[in-house]
Amino acid sequence: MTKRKLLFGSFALTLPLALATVLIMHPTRAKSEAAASPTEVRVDNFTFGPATLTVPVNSTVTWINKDDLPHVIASDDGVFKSKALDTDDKYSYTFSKAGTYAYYCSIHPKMVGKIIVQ
Ligand SMILES: [Cu+2]
Repeated sequence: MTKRKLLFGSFALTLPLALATVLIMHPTRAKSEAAASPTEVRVDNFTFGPATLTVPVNSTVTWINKDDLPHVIASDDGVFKSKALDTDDKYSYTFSKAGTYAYYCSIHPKMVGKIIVQ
């Protein structure tokens, strides 16, 4: 009888622990899934974020302007060029060939960034 009670006691302890583990693990997984598509570049405070972005071939990269003045996304080699992007405007380009694509803002040429396609 005593042995049985002991067994039940340890089971009663293990169950809430297992439940807690599941609850803790779940949000962690959801977070890493959301971060799996980092193909957006935020233009904020005269900076491209991230400044260097690595994506697989055929990825579409979207720039979004979070500044309150316009920026233009222009590739160094003239591969792509956006129109002037106002606040919250977006520009997308699909990279179908591997390579390193340096770009800048043609209004503020000191703003530079890079897309690495592999
Ligand atoms: Cu600019």
